[in-house]
Amino acid sequence: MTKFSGFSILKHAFTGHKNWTAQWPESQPKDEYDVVIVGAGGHGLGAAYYLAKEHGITNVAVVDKGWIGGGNTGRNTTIIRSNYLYDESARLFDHAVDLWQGLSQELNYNVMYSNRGVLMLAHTVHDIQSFKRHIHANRLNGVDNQWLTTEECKAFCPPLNTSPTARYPVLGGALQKRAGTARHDAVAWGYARAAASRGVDIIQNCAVTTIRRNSNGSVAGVETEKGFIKAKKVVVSAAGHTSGIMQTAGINLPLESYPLQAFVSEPIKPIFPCVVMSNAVHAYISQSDKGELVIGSGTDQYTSYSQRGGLPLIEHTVAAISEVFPTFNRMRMLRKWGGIVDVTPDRSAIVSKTPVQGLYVNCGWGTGGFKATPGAAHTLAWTVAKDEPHPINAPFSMERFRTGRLIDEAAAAAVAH
Ligand code: FAD
Ligand code: PYC
Repeated sequence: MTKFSGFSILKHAFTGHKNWTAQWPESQPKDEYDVVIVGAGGHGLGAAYYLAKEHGITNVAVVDKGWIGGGNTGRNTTIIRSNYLYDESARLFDHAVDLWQGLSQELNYNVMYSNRGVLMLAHTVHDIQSFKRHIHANRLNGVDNQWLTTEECKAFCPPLNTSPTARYPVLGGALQKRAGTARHDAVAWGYARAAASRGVDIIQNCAVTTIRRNSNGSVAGVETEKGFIKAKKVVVSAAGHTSGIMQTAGINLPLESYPLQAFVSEPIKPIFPCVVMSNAVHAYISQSDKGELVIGSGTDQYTSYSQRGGLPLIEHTVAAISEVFPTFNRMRMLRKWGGIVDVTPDRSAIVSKTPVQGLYVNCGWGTGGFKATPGAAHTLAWTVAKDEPHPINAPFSMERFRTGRLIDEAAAAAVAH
């Protein structure tokens, strides 16, 4: 194999998360990996961890064009819930919620999972009917979700404006008590450290440009901006950038990439006890442990790879939050950012083998993949190790766009797209 300079591999002894790249001497990747994972977000790093821990596959490299957790994992608003309508989604997201409960202990890293409850507000008769349908479906699947009256919503979330004269009156809400938040980048760091301690190489600042195939069509490895890395299996888990990478292997995926923005207020004393989402008003809000109000809404209206997004959406979102929480309308907003999310036609993820032997893909999580991180990673590792779908991720194969067996999950979005 040609040797390249400029690779920087995180070796298994690392203990902190600051200046990782700077702390570790440059070293060469191995001559060949059993598995190369493209994308060091929570999903890719988590898959590497479960490959090592549950399947004994440790000759693994995770390659990222930037830094650990620098993609959507480190940019999202961390809402974790499993109140999805369809059986397939409920199983997948509830598997993730189960794993979230013990993740800090599992990784010996505090991911600050906080099941403070997620309340989805109903403002119209349609909302009431739709949320009650979700509640019934969830209960049949063993997923907790309950209906709250307007008064119960106010008791659960005191800053909420429940005046009947409000422009969007609160007519009730669906509460998932087990749902909540976590610390976004800690999840990536936790998985990275735990995977590295089992021998996984993490290669930062190294964009993958092409997936190379053998003459028999099977996967040969990845071409990167720093050289070729040979691999028996390749997993692409690059969120908003997946379709371009997969095209280099001859696979076209039904994905569109959009900016999704969020912002935080100045920090204030604890005032907001839960997470509140409103599809009708089009915004959601929680309070971080640092005291900032964390606010977001839907994707920008245009496809783009800009990790900033446009101003009109931010303005719209602030207006929406001020409608439901007038008490916040004189607060200062501190900073905003964006990430690139990839969405499928049915708004459900793709976790799948591909027609290329040895190539796997995990994408299409759109605006809602953070909550799935442990569940997606856990089942993806199974698929890669055994070269077969896991019973939970099987319905999410790319085959469904051929067969038409879609999982048309509008609840994948916290708010309307
Ligand atoms: P990422 O964390 O994006 O990791 C992919 C990695 O691939 C990145 O680090 C990137 O640098 C790397 N990469 C890309 N191209 C290449 C290449 N060519 N070579 C090498 N590496 C490459 N979900 C929720 O469940 N709840 C929420 O509240 C929520 N809020 C959100 C708010 C915002 C503002 C955003 C942007 C997203 C939100 N999401 C939310 C969605 C969630 O963040 C994502 O679905 C999830 O984090 C995806 O994780 P990942 O590991 O697949 O992707
Ligand atoms: O999926 O719950 C969600 C979500 C909230 C904000 C963005 N996505």
